[in-house]
Amino acid sequence: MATDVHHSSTVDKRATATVRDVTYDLLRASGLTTIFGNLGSTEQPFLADYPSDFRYVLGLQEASVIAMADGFAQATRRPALVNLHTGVGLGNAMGNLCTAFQNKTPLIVTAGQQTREMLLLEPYLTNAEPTTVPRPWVKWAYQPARAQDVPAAFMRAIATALQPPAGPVFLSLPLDDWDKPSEGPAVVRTVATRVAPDPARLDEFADALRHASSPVLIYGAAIGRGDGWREATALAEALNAPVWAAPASERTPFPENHPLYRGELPFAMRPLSDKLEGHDLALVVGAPVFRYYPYVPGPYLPSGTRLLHISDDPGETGRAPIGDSLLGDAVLSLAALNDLLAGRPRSNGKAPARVEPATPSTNGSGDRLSAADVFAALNEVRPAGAVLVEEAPSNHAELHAAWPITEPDTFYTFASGGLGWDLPASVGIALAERETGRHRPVVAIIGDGSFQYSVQSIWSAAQLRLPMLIVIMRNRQYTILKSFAELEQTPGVPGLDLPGMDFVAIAQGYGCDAARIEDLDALKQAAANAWTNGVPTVLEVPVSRQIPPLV
Ligand SMILES: Cc1ncc(C[n+]2csc(CCOP(=O)(O)OP(=O)(O)O)c2C)c(N)n1
Repeated sequence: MATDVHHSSTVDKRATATVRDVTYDLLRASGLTTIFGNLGSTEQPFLADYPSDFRYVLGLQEASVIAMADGFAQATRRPALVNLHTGVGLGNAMGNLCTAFQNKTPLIVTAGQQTREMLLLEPYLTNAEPTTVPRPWVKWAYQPARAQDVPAAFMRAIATALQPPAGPVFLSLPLDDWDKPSEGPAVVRTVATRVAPDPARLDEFADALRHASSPVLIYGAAIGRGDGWREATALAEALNAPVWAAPASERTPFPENHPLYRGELPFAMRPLSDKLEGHDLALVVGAPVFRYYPYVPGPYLPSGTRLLHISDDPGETGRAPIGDSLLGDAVLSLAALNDLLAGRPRSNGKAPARVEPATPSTNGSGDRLSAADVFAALNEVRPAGAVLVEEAPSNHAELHAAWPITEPDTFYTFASGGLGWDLPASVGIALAERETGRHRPVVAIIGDGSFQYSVQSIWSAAQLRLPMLIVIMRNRQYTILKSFAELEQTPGVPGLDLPGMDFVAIAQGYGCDAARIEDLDALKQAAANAWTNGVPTVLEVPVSRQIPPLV
């Protein structure tokens, strides 16, 4: 349905509304009144006389800007608006734009462009190929052909970002467009964000589930994104089937304390396939088939296991190497399967008894704490409803064993493996917690290597006075790369150690409260105190340098 915002009296009173006026009206009407940005001369005409009902969140480097917006968008379940500095700012943002694309986060990324008058001769700061630079990590990239097209281009950008699979889009905006007369008020449209599955195909899937003797469910991040724990739990219970989280899920799809939960699948072929032994049917919902990391040759699935796959992303259903697919929203599909299977007796016998995850070794080395001990201590003082964000690559398994995710929307990480996303994303998530009134405390667990990629985001968090606890796992090395080197048998790789950094000084320098913590009592005390500090608390925790096996 098209809505005309011409009813807005502010629009009516203006003799000639400019492209800028109309664009701000459109953004306002679309609920996009927070701009995450880092600006330069090419953005200043857009930002001049910044409207008082808009908020500007300054990030000091574009990687942080994009990921703060991504976290904010995910935690508010709304699109977010980003404004960067022409081609150079967009370039800095590319790593986290790649992550936002794989996270399926609707971001309207914009950047200024040199004035149209001079573009032909490529003056200083020209974005020479504005629609090439952000590819392939945007769904659409565009520089309006005329100034008057800017508002409608924004509308198309918003619609494109939101429609499934959601993702970032990019607009390049020449700096001389803003004062041009508009061609009338903005036209605000809305679009659907979910696509229902084909009912006939769904019947076939329900039939296969009905006839399976030992089905297994593999749930992915789309269920978390779509707020579908209820539907996911209902299907698992109706089938009495074990549930695995898909490998490296960026959002938690299922309560990790549920008796049917088995853990997260390993992200390599052979060990993943081994975990599914004995099942005649595997249903994957809302995840790729599969997200792998190291190459451990082996079958995709045990022989005799059939795979069914539900995703709203044709890229995912297209590239799956095995299985039969159904294109459609994960949560709508689960709800429909629940309806189709209603009344079905629990005929598959009993689900295998719950296997408690192995308790990781708690050996610290020398006088250093083990990561498992750190996480157990943090979990002990974990405030109610705490939201966990994690980018500590070699500690992922220990963290999940110590800190099960039992409430929806309380865990976030990246879908890409591109470091430098989680720290700034946690800032955006904390801002969203405040903005939505949920006010849940945000705890970020960040590796000492990972911390450095978007370190300046803690300045934004301090300026916003966000209550956050950031724990740095200080093992003085790129541990996971050492694990990788062992698996791949590549000894002698340089550049894997990280001596000589003072995280307390860095964090204090950006305006945070900070301390180095070397024992568990002090850790619990500092973590409990973090919530009354008024600014983020950064704790540097020296931990063991053990190299865990990669798979
Ligand atoms: C943007 C980016 N650069 C480099 C890498 C390669 N990389 C993967 S893991 C890793 C080390 C991470 O170290 P740290 O955060 O200290 O965690 P640890 O492995 O010690 O747990 C690196 C450099 C990456 N994934 N992304």
